[in-house]
Amino acid sequence: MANINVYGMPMGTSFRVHWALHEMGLTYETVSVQFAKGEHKAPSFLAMNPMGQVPVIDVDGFVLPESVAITQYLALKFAPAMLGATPEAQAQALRWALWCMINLNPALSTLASVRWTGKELSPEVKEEKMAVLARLLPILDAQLAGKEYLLGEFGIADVNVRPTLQYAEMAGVDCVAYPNVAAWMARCAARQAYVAAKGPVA
Ligand SMILES: N[C@@H](CCC(=O)N[C@@H](CS)C(=O)NCC(=O)O)C(=O)O
Repeated sequence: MANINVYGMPMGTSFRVHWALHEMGLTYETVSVQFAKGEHKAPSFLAMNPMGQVPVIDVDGFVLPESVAITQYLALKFAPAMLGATPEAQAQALRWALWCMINLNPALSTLASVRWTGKELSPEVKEEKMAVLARLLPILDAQLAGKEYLLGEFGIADVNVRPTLQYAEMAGVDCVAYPNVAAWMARCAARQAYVAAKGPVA
């Protein structure tokens, strides 16, 4: 059995990794990295991730940062079926992960950022990010039409994209106007592995 350590609690970007591990039925240890104490900028942590960010994973001494690279690696190593059955399905899964991280994640994480920075956004920035969402959420909604999950069957694309929508929940961005997105968010959140990854609610 692999010895797996995840640096970063099951929230924000790190949640992607925790959820993936639970979906794969893998046991692991969580290592808390305290930002308030600057632990993410300590030389020992920067040696693992020069960006000074969580998540980072250590699997039997193989150290890897970047949440999507981590979920991809975990699937390749432990759960290849989650990547998709064909090269085309695998490429689509990668496409949605990239679409999410490049387009959706920056807009939603900025809108939610007051929760961890304590700094309110200016009305201009809020308006700009909401305009981005008004363009992106219909794209996600259309992709989910008639499907339970992003590519039909549950897979790595869902694990990579759904955690970003947690920022919508945090920022109070209502997805009710996007019924396929709202239903998919609820469907993913009801999965046993998703609930287990979140851990007990304080
Ligand atoms: N692209 C990175 C982003 C990681 C990231 O933004 N992590 C945040 C926590 S959610 C962090 O460590 N922030 C501390 C910092 O940037 O100083 C990934 O997907 O893993």
